[in-house]
Amino acid sequence: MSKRVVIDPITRIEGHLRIEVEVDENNVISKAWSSSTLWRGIEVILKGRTPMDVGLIVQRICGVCTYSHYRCGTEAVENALGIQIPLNARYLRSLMQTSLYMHDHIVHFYHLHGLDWVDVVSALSADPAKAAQVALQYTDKPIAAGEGDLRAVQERVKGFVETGKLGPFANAYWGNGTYKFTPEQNLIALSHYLKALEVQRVAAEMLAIFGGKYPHPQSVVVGGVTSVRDMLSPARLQEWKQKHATVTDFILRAYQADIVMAAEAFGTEPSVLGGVNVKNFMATDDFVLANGEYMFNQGVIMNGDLAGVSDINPDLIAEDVSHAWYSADAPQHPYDGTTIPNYTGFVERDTVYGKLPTLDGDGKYSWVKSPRYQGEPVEVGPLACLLVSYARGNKVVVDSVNALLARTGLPVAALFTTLGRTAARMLQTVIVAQEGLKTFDALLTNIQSDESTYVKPNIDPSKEYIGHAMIEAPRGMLSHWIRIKNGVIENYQAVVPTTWNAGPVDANGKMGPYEASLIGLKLEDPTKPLEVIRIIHSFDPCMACSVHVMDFKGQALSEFRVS
Ligand code: NFE
Ligand code: MG
Repeated sequence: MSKRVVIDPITRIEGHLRIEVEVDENNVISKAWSSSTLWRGIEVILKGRTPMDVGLIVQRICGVCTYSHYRCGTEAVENALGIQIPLNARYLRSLMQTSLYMHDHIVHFYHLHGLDWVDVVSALSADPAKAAQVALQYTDKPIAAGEGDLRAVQERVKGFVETGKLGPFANAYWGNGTYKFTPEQNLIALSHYLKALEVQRVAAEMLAIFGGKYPHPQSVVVGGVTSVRDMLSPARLQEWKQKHATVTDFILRAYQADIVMAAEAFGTEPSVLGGVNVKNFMATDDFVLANGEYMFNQGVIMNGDLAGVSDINPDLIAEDVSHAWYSADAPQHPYDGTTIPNYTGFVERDTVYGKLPTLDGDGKYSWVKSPRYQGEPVEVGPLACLLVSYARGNKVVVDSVNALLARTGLPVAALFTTLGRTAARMLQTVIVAQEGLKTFDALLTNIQSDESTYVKPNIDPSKEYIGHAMIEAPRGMLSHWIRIKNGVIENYQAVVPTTWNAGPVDANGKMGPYEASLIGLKLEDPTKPLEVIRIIHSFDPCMACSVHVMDFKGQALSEFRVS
């Protein structure tokens, strides 16, 4: 007799995500459905507007990776108009992206994903003196340094708990058997969670230096970057570098150390060892380095074959909506893509909590479309990025991945796991931070002899234009596709990282990465499905991005919480 488990909303992400799974009598997941229950219509809003406004409008797709859409949309317009922006503008855009990654990945690991790994209640029983010693096993210079600091963290969190106001630590599955850190390890990671709240602010300030403000920057325009008099002053450049050093220090001494600690402690936990069942990966080249090369490489890996990486062919991308709440007859290439809502509702059935409205797995059940590459589902994100660069022989990436494997004693196969996905994000953060300084130095050198940051764009209303841009957003490969006619936007589509990963099953019955990642997973307690949350959070879901004006109609019925 199978049972249905519903998790809605999955919290500590951006937007609304609902996961339903069916478990057999042994609590092993046999079926899974991923759904976003909010609708956004930004692709539709863009039609008929001037291409010059694309960046400012598309960055409202999300409040997390704002800059990604801003830049990608602007570059899609530049691609359509055939504009080559000045080198300084490329460096500045890359440095904004460096800042975004340093911010976004820290916030993800500590504040969005961390409590899937860290049992806060256990940390309260830790011995702070012992924890100070344990921290030294994972780095020579721990951020979680000294008994006094760790005791202070423990007292602070105990204060929360004793007043009954758990705040950010409420509604979790404390004591779940799939938490593996010792109390001391939990205390170390908890102290980093609190420290990360301060550090992420510094990273946000880095982006604001070149972007004008945060989270929605405003210095990127079609043709380059503006407002440069302030951002390129020696004092501002120095300020960026100092903030960069502060955040990098945390990344190396806390984030990196905590992943090594997790690799050791969670070495036998099934939800950490599984979680990668779509073994197709795609990433694009991005982050401009001094020599005109990219920090990361583009490519497609199918069936986990690292020896067979191939170039991305943009013609092979299409979005299927057979099981998404849209109308379309067949999978569509994004240049000709449509976004026509067709909401069909929920189906009443028995669940572990009694009769409830549930996803109609046989019909339509999500606002997320299903992007496919040559008809196949593909995972995008930091793991895909590193695997592609690794397969390409990118020396920095190969050395970085191999060093982590050597340090933890894990085989290459360990990359194809939830731990691998989470560790890849950390490694990517380290590489972006360290290599990003090359871009910074290149900018300093270039502005000695070249001050240009902008070329004036020109649109001929009598001509038609078509163009796209692909970039690597923090959650993976992002592409924007535009057609311009009569001087205005005729069609616009964004194919977004979380859309690739979270989309529903396609017309051929092929599951996307989220759904596939859960199949075969055994739950310790179906009423406390921490393992499902841990795996899904490892993708860093952003439903705002994936569905791209919220419509609350029909939502009230579907919202309830597993507690
Ligand atoms: Ni809303 Fe986004 C990123 C983009 S998500 S966070 O990274 O593009 O899929
Ligand atoms: Mg889209």
